[in-house]
Amino acid sequence: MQASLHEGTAVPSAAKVGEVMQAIADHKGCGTSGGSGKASCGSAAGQGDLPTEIWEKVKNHPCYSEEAHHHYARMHVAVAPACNIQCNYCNRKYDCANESRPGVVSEKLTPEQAAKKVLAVASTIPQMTVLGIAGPGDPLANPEKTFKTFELINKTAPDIKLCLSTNGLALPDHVDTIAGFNVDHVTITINMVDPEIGAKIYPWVFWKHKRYTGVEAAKLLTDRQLQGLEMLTERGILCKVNSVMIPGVNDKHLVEVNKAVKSRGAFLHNIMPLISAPEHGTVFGLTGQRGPTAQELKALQDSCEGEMNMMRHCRQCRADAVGLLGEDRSAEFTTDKIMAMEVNYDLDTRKAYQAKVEEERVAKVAAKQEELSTLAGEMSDIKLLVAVATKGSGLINEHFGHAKEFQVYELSTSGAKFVGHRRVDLYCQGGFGDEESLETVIRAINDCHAVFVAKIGGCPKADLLTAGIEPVDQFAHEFIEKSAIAWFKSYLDKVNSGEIEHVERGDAEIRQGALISAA
Ligand code: CLF
Ligand code: SF4
Repeated sequence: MQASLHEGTAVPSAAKVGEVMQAIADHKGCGTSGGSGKASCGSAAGQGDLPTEIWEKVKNHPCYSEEAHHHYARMHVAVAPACNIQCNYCNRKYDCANESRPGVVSEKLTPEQAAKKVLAVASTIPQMTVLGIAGPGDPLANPEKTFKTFELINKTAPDIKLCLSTNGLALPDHVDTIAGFNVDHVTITINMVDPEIGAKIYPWVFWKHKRYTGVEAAKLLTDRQLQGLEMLTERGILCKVNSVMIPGVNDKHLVEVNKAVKSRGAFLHNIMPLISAPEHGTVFGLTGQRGPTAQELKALQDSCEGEMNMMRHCRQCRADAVGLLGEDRSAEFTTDKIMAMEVNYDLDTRKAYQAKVEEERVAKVAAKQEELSTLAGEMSDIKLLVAVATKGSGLINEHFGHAKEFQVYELSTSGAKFVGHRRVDLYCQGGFGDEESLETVIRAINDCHAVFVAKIGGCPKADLLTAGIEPVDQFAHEFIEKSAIAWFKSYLDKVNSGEIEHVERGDAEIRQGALISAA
């Protein structure tokens, strides 16, 4: 197994590694020319200022490229049930909260079942480009199952990128194996670099047959996480750091974490809101520890943005998620269904589909650039948020009542920048509007000036207007960024002419666990 493991190894030469690391260090903004901002990595469809080697790694990865997440899907296989640490935001009865939303139990798979599932999904969803192992425990606390799965997939579906998410405790022991399997993307969840703070997040860690607690446990964890991060980046593997924002515990400290991981070569930082509710049975849920509000989260992400690329499109997916980020098709691929499926994995069909997607991406960016030119010379400090109902492909193509989440863009004279998403309850239940759901939708997008939809009924329209949110349906089925810029231009014209007065909006609620799977 070791021989085959290192065949075609991804470990580049030391000189090449140095080159790539320098390029990452120099790189700011992932090619986000044209005013789209540098907050969301790879938000332009083109390569921009990214070195080709890195661009090839991120361009089709829905988590490492904000722009790609509108077009490409990922899947997780839940082959790793055990964990070697305890986080106060996790209850082992549920999925790993590092990379999944607690509250839905995954179907655990053997590596062989997982490999079959990957082929089944790849032949059904040609835009699925990435296979991640993210739990439900820690993949590196289950190294045999994790690496066996990678080995099988490398053999049967070599065009699929492999991805891994870990708490980092066991990482230094496995870096060479990870590199040997051509894994280009590793996520480490790092919530602190100060063990005193760590002791408030982790009651224990289990390492080398011994249980550690308190500050000692947190010190061990942070040392191993940072060591693992350095080892990966030295080998040219792209690393994303996930951090859970826990107000009053590590929220201010995450700025330090951001600096520490950037200096060790992390490519992307993903600060996620704590998911915490008493019914999850977690320590934080039971002690009433709250998560951040939308504005608190955005302010922290904004303050770290000057330091490095920030991910803002994370959906805190479950450990068996399938589909575009924000949608969940895992119910179509349960073990009994995939075992009965006839799998037809056709590389040419997948390539042809992906070529079509690339054409769409290029057209979308060209449309945005053209619209952006209309803002040239505009002098205004106004920055505002708008919400968008979309099913994907970067289009305004979802009915208001059918939206399970809204994507949020920040508009300014620099253009339209993706800054997050908000989960909501479905407003339209079998043709009837649900007033209670409408209230939760309004609370979730209360910081937005407008909501862009493909279609909307009269009642919700009136209620949104009363709440001060303009429903916009004149750009149905058009590109999001181009439309948002056009709307913003007309908004500025109205403000400049005195027709309307610009007012700041209030805060919004981050809804937790609202995207309940049908599974
Ligand atoms: Fe999965 Fe994670 Fe790989 Fe993506 S998810 S292992 S990097 S393929 Fe993505 Fe999901 Fe957020 Fe994770 S949206 S929870 S960041
Ligand atoms: Fe839970 Fe993941 Fe933390 Fe382990 S690392 S305790 S599975 S959240």
